[in-house]
Amino acid sequence: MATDSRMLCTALSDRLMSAEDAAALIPAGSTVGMSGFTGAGYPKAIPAALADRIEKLNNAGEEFRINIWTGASTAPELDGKLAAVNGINMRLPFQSDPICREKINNGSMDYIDIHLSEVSQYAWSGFLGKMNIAVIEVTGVLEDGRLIPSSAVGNNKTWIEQADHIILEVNSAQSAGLEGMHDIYYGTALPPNRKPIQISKPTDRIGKHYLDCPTEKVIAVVESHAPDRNSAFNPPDEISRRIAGHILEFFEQEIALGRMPKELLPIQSGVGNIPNAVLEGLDAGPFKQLTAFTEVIQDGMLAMLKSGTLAAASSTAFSLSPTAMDELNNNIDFYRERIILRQQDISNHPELIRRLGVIAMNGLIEADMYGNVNSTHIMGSRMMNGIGGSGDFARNGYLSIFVTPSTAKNGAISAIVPMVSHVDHTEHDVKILVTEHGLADLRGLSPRQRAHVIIEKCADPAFRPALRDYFDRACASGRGMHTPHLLGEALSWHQRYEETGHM
Ligand code: 0RQ
Repeated sequence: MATDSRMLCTALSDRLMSAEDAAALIPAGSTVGMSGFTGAGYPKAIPAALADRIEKLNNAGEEFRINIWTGASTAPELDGKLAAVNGINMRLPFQSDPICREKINNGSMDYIDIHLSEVSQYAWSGFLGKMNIAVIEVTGVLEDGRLIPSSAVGNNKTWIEQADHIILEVNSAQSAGLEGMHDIYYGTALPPNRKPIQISKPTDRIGKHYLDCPTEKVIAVVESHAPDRNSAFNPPDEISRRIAGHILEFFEQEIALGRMPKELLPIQSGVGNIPNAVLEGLDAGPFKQLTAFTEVIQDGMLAMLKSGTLAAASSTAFSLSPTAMDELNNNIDFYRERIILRQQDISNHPELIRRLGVIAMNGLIEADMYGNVNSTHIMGSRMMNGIGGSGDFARNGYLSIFVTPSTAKNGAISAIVPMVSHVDHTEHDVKILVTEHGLADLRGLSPRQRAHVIIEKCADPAFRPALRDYFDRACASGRGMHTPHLLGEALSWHQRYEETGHM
């Protein structure tokens, strides 16, 4: 052990080894639970070493594949590298990697996207089969073997508990100041033994700063020094600024109507350029002392904490640009007082989201005129990323807001269609729909009323005549007036795009 080592547990010093030696301990066909959530806290050296090992085996004509479970998406060093060497057999519960996406969509990789709050319950209940090895990035290992979590907690507690063996990657590039930011809750149980989770505001702490780790299960400890993925956000464009403007105006109306306090309710925001722009808009607005109960802290939230717009944030992970990562690391004491990182079965817990009255804001691929939302599939069949935590928050939030530009592919595709080609969030879960053209408040509206509001407020003007025409003909068809549809025609919009390049 080097003198500046973050691995302080002498009982584990005999298991310190290189990433290559640790990767050699992972058998073909095994199920591996890796840390990582939205490009943060994933192991870096071990997956890369494993990918190199697989490539050599492939070159010698040997196949080597494993099943990989994580918290959420990781990074090119993990998903990308392992997918590129055909090393992933089954992936869950979320990814956003272009190479993984290609393999999933060409049928060579199986993928299950699961509500992120439910993954640990699936694992505890044995629905997913046995986990053989956990590979977990940590910020440090204490003398007694407890672990200082890194920039994402995700499912690490569950993986450590469920796996037969544990491999630790101790990453000294993670700020030592993360110590004390986490809240790991050890009170979860399976039904019928569950107890209420005692969180009644986002700042409540109910657990420990450290992950417990049975040292006898640890088969390798690898020291690494590499930053998280840290991709930069695009600066807000005119479309995202207009979307943010509609949401801010709506919040002010809701406060004026007495439906929300002036500090709003705890906010959740998905990752991506538009949600980040909405946060920037919030930060520039009149709001102060807001809170967040979310799964990802991105640049916009960090800026809101700094300015005081946001008093505190509860999350399971960071997803920061390099500049925002420097800001966090340089002011880690300030942020540690205001940020709590929890495991994802708590950060995304439906009971807590409902009780706290979270305002959920997420992106979509397409919405239909009745308010059903597709967040995952391109043209009904091709996976984009996965449902992630959007369903946890949308179903249970006090307000479920979905945001999107009104068109995709330079205006060739309308994001508002007669019938979505795949449903992730049903009309019952979607309360507010926002595009650059306007905000459709769907609360208290029947399906036909919703169709009117969505077409007139959210659809791009170029597509409104065709949507109105479809709706009128569906109403006139005599097939039923509750949710009027022309079933044969409803999905032809998608087919038309595939055949002609335009809807
Ligand atoms: O593809 O880059 O190849 O052009 O879809 O679209 O407009 O860049 O939107 O980055 O905000 O992502 C729903 C995917 C939106 C995201 C989704 C094409 C479009 C582009 C992306 P190109 P944009 P965003 C927190 C919560 C589910 C998980 C979630 C998502 C690409 O928000 O993954 O919310 N959500 N998690 O061109 C064909 C359409 C299209 C279309 C867009 N109608 N038809 N292609 N695209 N609309 C995080 C976690 O849970 C971890």
